[in-house]
Amino acid sequence: MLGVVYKSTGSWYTVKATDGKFYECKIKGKFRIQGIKSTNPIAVGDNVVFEVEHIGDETVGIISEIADRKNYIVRKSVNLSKQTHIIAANLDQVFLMVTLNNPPTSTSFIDRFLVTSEAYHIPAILLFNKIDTYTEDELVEVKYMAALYREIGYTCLGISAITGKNVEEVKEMMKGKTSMFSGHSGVGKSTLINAIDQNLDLKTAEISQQHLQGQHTTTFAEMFDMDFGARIIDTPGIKGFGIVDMEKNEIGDYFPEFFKLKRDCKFNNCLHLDEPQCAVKEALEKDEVSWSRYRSYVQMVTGEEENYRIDIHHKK
Ligand SMILES: Nc1nc2c(ncn2[C@@H]2O[C@H](COP(=O)(O)OP(=O)(O)OP(=O)(O)O)[C@@H](O)[C@H]2O)c(=O)[nH]1
Ligand SMILES: [Mg+2]
Ligand SMILES: [Zn+2]
Repeated sequence: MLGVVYKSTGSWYTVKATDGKFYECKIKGKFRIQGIKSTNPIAVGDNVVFEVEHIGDETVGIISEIADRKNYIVRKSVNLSKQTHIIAANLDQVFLMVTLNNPPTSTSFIDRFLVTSEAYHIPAILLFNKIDTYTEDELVEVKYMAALYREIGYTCLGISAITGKNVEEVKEMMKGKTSMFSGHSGVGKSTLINAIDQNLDLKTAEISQQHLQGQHTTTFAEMFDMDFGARIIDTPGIKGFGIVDMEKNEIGDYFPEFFKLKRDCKFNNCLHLDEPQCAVKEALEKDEVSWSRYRSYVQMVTGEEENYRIDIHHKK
């Protein structure tokens, strides 16, 4: 049988077969040892082949094959720098949910996320959530950030999953597509999905007032079919976003505004660091390139991402 993985809990996979039914599946043993560096060989969104077996009165699917992926999003795994964790596969787009505070989302985190989505050629959209909670000063800051990323070419939208502000626009962008929702714990991913589909009742939880961070309420990635013809993937909050398998000299290409300038750099292998006649640094001096973006870039190229490897799905 053929199907698509809708949920993965590590050892069990919920697969929706072409007949529309859901099957609880396991992986055929040898799958795990095929030299895949990932901690999870199969992820939500994967197309798989499976056989149904009846063990007693239980029906279990055994996954024997996985189809080639159109794309996937990975992050580095906890404490195992060589290993990666595939968050989801075969995506049309990713929504990164951002909040200014409660919890805070740094531009460096946003930039790492965007670099990853550029590297995998997955369109990214920034949703600035909880705009119902911001003071006027904070709204100015959100607008500034949105303008910065819009200028680079990313779609940005201020929303409120609680009041419903601009939620219709989000739905509009999702139509006919498979979308993943990502962001720190507590930014409101599950709340937004509940607002998009009133039939869903995903678990959400308040921010810890002590740490101003989410409580890692969603623990597994899961895909849902929407009645307006869209598929949505809720994911657990991520802490950091270590960039995976990237050469120093390709990172700049995943900053679209740097990439555009690159041909004007004196050296065609310019890293935009200390090289003379670097078009990126010249643009930076003229404020045509953002300092926060450049700072994120330098962190990534000089390997300061070491700090970001601790990338934990906290257990409660
Ligand atoms: N005021 C306000 N609160 C919101 C909004 N969106 C979400 N929240 C609240 O933020 C808290 C966290 O929301 P969740 O939906 O659980 O966050 P999450 O991103 O799914 O978090 P994890 O599953 O832990 O990754 C809840 O108390 C929500 O009610 C919003 O637009 N405005
Ligand atoms: Mg959640
Ligand atoms: Zn340069």
